[in-house]
Amino acid sequence: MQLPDAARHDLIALGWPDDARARAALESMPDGRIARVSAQHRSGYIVATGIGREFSAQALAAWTRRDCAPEQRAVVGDWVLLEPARDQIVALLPRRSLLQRAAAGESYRRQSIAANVDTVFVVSGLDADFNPRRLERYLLLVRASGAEPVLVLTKLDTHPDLDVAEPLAVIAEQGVAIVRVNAKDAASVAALHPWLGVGRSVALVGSSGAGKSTLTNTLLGRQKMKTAAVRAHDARGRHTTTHRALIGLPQGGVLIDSPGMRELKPTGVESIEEGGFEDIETLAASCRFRDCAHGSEPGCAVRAALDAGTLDAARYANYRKLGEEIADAAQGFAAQLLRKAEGSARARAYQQRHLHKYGRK
Ligand SMILES: Nc1nc2c(ncn2[C@@H]2O[C@H](COP(=O)(O)OP(=O)(O)OP(=O)(O)O)[C@@H](O)[C@H]2O)c(=O)[nH]1
Ligand SMILES: [Mg+2]
Ligand SMILES: [Zn+2]
Repeated sequence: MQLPDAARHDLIALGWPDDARARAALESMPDGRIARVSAQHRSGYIVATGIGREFSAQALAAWTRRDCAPEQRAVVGDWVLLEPARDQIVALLPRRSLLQRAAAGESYRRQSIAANVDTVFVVSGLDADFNPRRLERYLLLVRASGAEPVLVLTKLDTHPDLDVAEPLAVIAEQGVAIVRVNAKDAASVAALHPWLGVGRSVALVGSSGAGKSTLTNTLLGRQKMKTAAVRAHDARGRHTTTHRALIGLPQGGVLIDSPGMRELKPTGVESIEEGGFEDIETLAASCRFRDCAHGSEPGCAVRAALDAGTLDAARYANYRKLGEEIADAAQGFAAQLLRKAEGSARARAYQQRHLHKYGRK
């Protein structure tokens, strides 16, 4: 399919990349309309074909089946193909990135957060919200998504003196850009414009009360998203944003605001080796034994760094913990797939026996 010029311009305002890859994806599609998922509701999707042109669309029938894997369903940020004359989704365009986490509980289900974002702003207040261990978790999940993480630290105006130099130096060393802002001030958040140009999509993640919606409103230039003050004693938010929303910005790009996240568990697709702990990986590579477990082996560079205080013990413990969580999630997920496959094999065998015994009715 070819896009008419007008439709192309409308899609570009929604973050359509319009490069060779995007055009190749289009060419493989039958005729229809391209839209971007801007919100998801229990009963279906809200999609947009241009800024301000949003409407409900029916989900693909396969997505409503219980055994449909969550990552196969559309999520906010996805590009979808609609029937030419009906608001019915018929296909999902190939994704460039998918940010996901494990759903709460022990089910090993994956939950999609946003698709096709170039950058994820990991938003944290410079108040009691600031937590290096939680940031490591976020950075791990974002790196696995295929998007670039940027750390955005808010509340610079009210908390200019929080001592975060050391954890930030470690994060900066991993190649992550760090921007400190007063999220209420347009001049201050202009430091984020380089990631928000035409054709770029950015998702906001962070705990409730971090300032995601405040940032959104300031970048947008109007109070579109509701915001609410955090609790005074522990700086926690009140889960003010309850649905994901895709918002076109005057800077040309689009922003996806999200509800604050309490829990952030790996899904098993992450890789601890590429998870933002290159400092530890580099140390481990210079241990005397290749399979060093960094226990009491002689010539252990990790131990030596811990003893010398050049590697933060809490960071190292988190690295180990996240590595275990990834392995555990991957294993749990694989076991679940196997159970499902066995379940359907049993069902088929039963059907066969039934057919054999009673014949086809
Ligand atoms: N002074 C100041 N206040 C801020 C800043 N960023 C956020 N706030 C305030 O922090 C509170 C929470 O901000 P929100 O934007 O609602 O936080 P959120 O991340 O969207 O929270 P949820 O929607 O609950 O996930 C509001 O009272 C904001 O005004 C900042 O940089 N400076
Ligand atoms: Mg919010
Ligand atoms: Zn070692």
